[in-house]
Formats: sequence, structure tokens, C-alpha cells
Amino acid sequence: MNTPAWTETSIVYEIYPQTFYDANGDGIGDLPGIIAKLDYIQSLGVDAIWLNPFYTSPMKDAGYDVADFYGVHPRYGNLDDARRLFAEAHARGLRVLIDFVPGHTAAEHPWFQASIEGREPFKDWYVWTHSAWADGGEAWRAKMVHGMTPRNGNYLCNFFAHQPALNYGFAQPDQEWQLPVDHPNVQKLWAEMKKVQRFWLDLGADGFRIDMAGSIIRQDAGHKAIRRFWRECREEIWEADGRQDVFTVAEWSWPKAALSGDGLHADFLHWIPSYQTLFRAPEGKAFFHRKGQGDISAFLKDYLDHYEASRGHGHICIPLGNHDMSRINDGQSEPRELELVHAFLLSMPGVPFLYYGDEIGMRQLPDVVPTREGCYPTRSGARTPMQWSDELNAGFSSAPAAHLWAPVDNAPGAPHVAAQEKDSNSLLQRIRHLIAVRGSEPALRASAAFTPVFAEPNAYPLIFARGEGADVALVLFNPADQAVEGSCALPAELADRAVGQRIAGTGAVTLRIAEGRLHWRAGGVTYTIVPINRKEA
Ligand SMILES: [Ca+2]
Repeated sequence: MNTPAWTETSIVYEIYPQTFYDANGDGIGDLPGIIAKLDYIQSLGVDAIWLNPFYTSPMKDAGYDVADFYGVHPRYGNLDDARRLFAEAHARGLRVLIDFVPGHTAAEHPWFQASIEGREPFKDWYVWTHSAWADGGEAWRAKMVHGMTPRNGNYLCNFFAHQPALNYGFAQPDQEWQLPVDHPNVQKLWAEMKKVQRFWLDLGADGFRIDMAGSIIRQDAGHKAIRRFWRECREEIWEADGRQDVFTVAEWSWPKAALSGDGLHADFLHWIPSYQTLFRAPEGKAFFHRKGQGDISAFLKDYLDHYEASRGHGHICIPLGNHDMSRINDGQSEPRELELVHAFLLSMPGVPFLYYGDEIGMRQLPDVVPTREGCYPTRSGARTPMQWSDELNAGFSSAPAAHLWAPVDNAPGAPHVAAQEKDSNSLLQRIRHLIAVRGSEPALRASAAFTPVFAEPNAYPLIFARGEGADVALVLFNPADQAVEGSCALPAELADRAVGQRIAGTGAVTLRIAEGRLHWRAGGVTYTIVPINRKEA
């Protein structure tokens, strides 16, 4: 496997720094606050954390608009705090992935200001047309920003207009303003962005979640140039200077392109239409919904397509949630449903990523949350402060509520850590158990085989097998709120086995193997993870 060995059993916990824990009482979470909560994170049983950006930034996109890749925004702390966070995490056996945002900068970045002024080499570090009257033609027009600078040209932006795209070159340039990837100034940007990575690894970071990793090089049919960039990063930075365990996960969402075995180690899979059919389809049409009107087949077809093409080259990570999506708890979810989706996250191949607060069932807040720093709905309702206790501001901050970066969910019954720590059957405790099972069960390792057993269109349950040889587990999910019963033929490799004791699950589920067939009976909203062993000869 072309991934660091530690990722085989690893789970990553995503932290949104501004709303995790506020150590100095100014209403905004910070790096010392994360350090203060490392014991809690360790207690979950996760192996690593991913921090959303904490770079110097004008904060028009909550830090995804970087003004200095080598600096920490003062509201989060400073470089010494970052260094201490890495060291304190390592002391607890936790690794730290930071967000690397290679595709663009803030318009306030000194490089962009130098680019506007036409200074070498920065003049070519952003994508400019050659005249303020040239919009680049139909393919580019929509993302060209006009009339905002004195430079006689228009610049390409990636997302918001204040995020000018960095210029990694065009693999097949076809207009005069499009520079090739081997243009000397473009290559100087490549070198600089490798230097950024080396800087943070030297400071103690263990890897990167890479923002929009698939789109930094343009007109790149077959993804050859972009794979070259990430391969060079791996050779020259991630695996250089004695480093062995650096882990990178792409926000690309096309694993069969992203994972080549010699570049990026992992890719999220969430920007495909069928992802929506898993958890968030409207009107209860998601597969994981108690209405039982979902269909797993579209997602599974896409998943297997990427899985088979990328197997052995890296991990596919299916997030339940992140800072860009609505929370998995839409406000209607029951704890047993939330346990089920986490069991899915923790039983699929790849590296599971857990979004802060989902482990206690924090709710998506309605769109009344004020827009701040580019957090438009529905992002805003998923970025509210972590709920630690029933104290002031749910224990997130000692600041007056009006000073908080985002409002706290203070509805009656809003979940918090302190209460769930005391309840042995809470969602938090059940997810802790699942994390422990995931970490110790060979059949659930990241690259252990995935074999669908029963996954029919418009039907429940979903049953698949993980692992091979001596270590195989069957996993069944029945998210529908009605019992199911049935049977199907098993693949030959699985047919001559006996069902063992279940290692995780909820509700009444029975599985039986007889004469090469699997028979199941499962109550509503249930799941089971159970080893199946070869029969004694
Ligand atoms: Ca603070």
C-alpha cells in the first residue's frame, strides 16, 4: 500500500478552530483552546486531527483566504502556539494535519499586490489576461474579475472575487495569457508552495488536508500535470529529509484521478451527486433515513467505480460532515440513527473523518445564523461552537454571547459533552466504542477488502463484507424504521463460514449462513458488525 502504515487503523477528527474552544475569552476559538481539549480528543480514540486554516488572513472566507502562508492569525495565537500544539498532540499519540490551501490567496496577500504592480516573479504568480478588455473567452469569462486593480488585465478567481487563483500553469495553453507549467516564474511558484509545506512539517505538522487539490492546474487533460505536481511534493517534501509518516488527503472528490500511488495518499468522495443520496436527500429520501425510501445502488455504483480504480493507490474517505456541509444531525435525527451513520463511516474502507461535535449529535442550526466571514447558509449552521457543558455559552467561551464568533445552540436538550460523559449509553460513548472496534478489528482496516453482499436498488438492508482470509466481518445496516427479512447467495469465498459474536451493533439483528446463503432478520433502525470465521475442517 502506498500510504503511511499508521493510516491503516486511523481516524481523523476535524476541528474548526474558531468554534472549538476559546481559551482567552474573546469569543473566538484559538490554538491554546485546542491544546486545552487534547485530552478529550485523545479520549475519543482518534489518531489525528485536521485543523481548518489558522493562517494570517483578512477573514473574508473564514481563513480560506490566506494572506501569509507562514503566519498564524493573531486571533488564534502565534507560531509558538502552533509548535506547542503539535508537540502536545504528539505527546498524546495524536498527529496533526493542517489545511493547505494551494489554489488561491487573499487579494491582500503581498504576492498579489506585487503581481498587480508587475514585479518579478510575482507578476506571473496569478492568472491574468493580457488586457483589461480581454475576458479570456467563454470558458473563463465567469471567473475573471474586471476593473478591480490598476493592472491592465483581468485576474482569475477561484471562488469568491477576493480569492485570486495562483498560477500553476496551463498543461495545454491555447491563449497567449495562459502560461505553460514549465514557465520559469510558474516554476518559482511551484517551488514556493513546496517550501510552505516544508515549513509546516518542520514546525511539527504531520500532513495536510489539501483544499481543492484537483483544480490548481488548468487545461490538464488526463491530469498528468497535476499528478506531476503532487508526485514532486511527495518525493521532494513529504518523503524527504527522513520523513516517513506524512499523510495527505485531497479535497478533489475523484479518487480514480487523485490517487496514483505516487502522489496524494487519500481523497474525499463527497462531490458526486450520488453522495447526496446517502444522508441528505430531501423529503427523507436518503438511504440513511428511517422513512426507508432511499436507494443505495447509485452511490454504491459510483463508489465501486472509484474503489476498484484506486485500490492499492490510496484511501477513499467518505465524510459524514465537514465545515462546508450541513450537519449530519438535521435537527430531526434520533440518536440511534446518528449511531447508525457513524457505524457506516467507521466500517467502510479508507480513513474515517469525524467532524467536531457530530460525536455528541450537535444539530445543524437553522439559517437564521448570521452570515460571517463568507459563512453563508448552510455552512454557517454547521460551524457553531462546540457544546462542552451546560455552563455559559455551552462551556465554549467566557465572553458575552454577543461576542461569540457564532451563536451557540442553546435550545432545550441541546447535547453537550459533560452530560454524555456521564451516560454510559450516550451517543458519545457508543461512538467511542465503535472507534475502538474500528481500531482493533483487522477486517475493518483502511485497505481491507470491501465486498458488497446485498445492495439492491430501492431495497433494505445494505450488507457488505470487509476483509479477507482469516479476518472477515459482515456488516449490515437497516436504517429504515421497519423490520426486514431475507436471504441471498454469498460469494464462494464467504460461503463456507460461520457467524460469530457481534462486535458492534444496535437492535435485534440475526445473521445465519446455511448452504452458501446468508439469511438475515433485522429490526428497524439497526446495524450489526459481526466476524465470520471459516468452519473448522
Ligand atoms: Ca480566543
